[in-house]
Amino acid sequence: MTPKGLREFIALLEGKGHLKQIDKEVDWNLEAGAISRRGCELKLPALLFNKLKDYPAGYRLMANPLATFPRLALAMGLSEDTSYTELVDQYLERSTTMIKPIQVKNGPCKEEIIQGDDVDILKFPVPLIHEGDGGRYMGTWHLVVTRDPDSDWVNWGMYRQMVLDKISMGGIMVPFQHGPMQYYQKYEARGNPMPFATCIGVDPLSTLAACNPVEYGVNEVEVAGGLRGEPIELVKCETSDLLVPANAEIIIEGEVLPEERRDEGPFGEYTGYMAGGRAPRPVYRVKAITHRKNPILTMSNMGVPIDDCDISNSIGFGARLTGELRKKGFPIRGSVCIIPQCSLFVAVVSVKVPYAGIAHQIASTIWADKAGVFTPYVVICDEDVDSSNMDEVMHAIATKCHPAKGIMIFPQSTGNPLYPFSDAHERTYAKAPKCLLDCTWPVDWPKEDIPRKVSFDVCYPSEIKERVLRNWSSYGIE
Ligand SMILES: Cc1cc2nc3c(=O)[nH]c(=O)nc-3n(C[C@H](O)[C@H](O)[C@H](O)COP(=O)(O)O)c2cc1C
Ligand SMILES: [Mn+2]
Repeated sequence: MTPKGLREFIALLEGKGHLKQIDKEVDWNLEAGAISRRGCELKLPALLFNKLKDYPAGYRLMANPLATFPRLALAMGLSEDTSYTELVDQYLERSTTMIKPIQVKNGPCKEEIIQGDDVDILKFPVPLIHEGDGGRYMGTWHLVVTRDPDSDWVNWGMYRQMVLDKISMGGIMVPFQHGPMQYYQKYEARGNPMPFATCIGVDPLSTLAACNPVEYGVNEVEVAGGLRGEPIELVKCETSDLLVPANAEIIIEGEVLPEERRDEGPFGEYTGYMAGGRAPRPVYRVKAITHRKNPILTMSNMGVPIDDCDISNSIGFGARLTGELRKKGFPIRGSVCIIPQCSLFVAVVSVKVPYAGIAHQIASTIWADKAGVFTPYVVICDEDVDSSNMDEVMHAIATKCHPAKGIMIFPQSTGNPLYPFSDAHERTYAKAPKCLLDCTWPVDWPKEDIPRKVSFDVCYPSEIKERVLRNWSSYGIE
């Protein structure tokens, strides 16, 4: 069983000691941001702010929903101590067993319907999250629904949305992302407005499906159904034919007009920096808002690790890339690990090396994938290294990656405009280099040239190891 909506998830987290309610009045202007940022950095429970300054009681704000692995495990209906590798395996299995949604006539998200002159996004306690943010961000833990005009492909993606005024939001639309692709290549190219629906406060696995990549043309709502193990219930928007999760707390409906741009950003980002600047970007024009009574707005507080993005994408990217490598038959051990402390920049793979050059093949497969666009570093280790064990990975990088031969740089590739290490030109054109760290022993070395590892596992005869393990408690050490 997985939570059907945000309120069920909140109850589940609270019951397990993974959520704290804050009744003291908190300011939406940086105070909620500062508390939730500290909450990420100290790995504290998720937070539910019950009273925000300038807003009536009942207009609540939830922060840091999935900012720890135990919370993600609970969202998936698993025990809170589920290991990284098991989470990735579960995600992979369920996300590839897709379940189609069902349409329902009505739902809690329609309890209040606002249209016309009454529309005001700032009806909700939208936080100013970091000092220096270009504005108050409505969309930091949400999903944006858009449809391909030529097929029945409906995309869900999590793309940040900043309040411009009471009926407009701006957002960074990176051209290789699916929603933006539909906008630039189809709607705007043909001079048409693109209908959208921003859904806030949905069940945690729907959000997870939206912020993780699947192939072009795949409906994330079916992935969400797979993750949940039951169909997602959808209800029709008031002003378009788009369908949205019936259980959502808040739905914002509208259109992105062709050729319209207004300044958006900067924003404190998942990279741990405020990068990407302020620039003219597409505008989400709001036509209607529907919401539950006593709506709960949700936010993530991206910045230095570990926050919701590091956790959610490390599992989702890890699962996707593991699936891609297994499909191609690479003999990998366990799963691909997206190191959560590295803001998604580093993918680690452990492999039994059968022939020369496999590190390059694996890295190419990763970089060809949508998730791989976010991982400029790929680290390949021999199979004695557990890719999710940072003690082992760090040691392998430091000792087995030849500084001249083991580091391979691919200078021209697709990047992310938010990369802190990119110069202004690279950021503008979303290009960046990629780097492969090959930490495997060369296959053309004679066996006797390979240094023997000094570890309990490797450098004691099995007879001694067995004796020591058998007698362990009798030594009185622990
Ligand atoms: C908290 C959070 C915020 C994100 N914000 C953005 C964003 O503003 N722009 C963007 O392109 N991707 C953003 N992403 C990543 C995308 O949601 C992710 O790449 C997803 O796969 C996009 O959907 P798509 O593959 O259908 O394009 C964010 C992810 C998270 C977890
Ligand atoms: Mn997509």
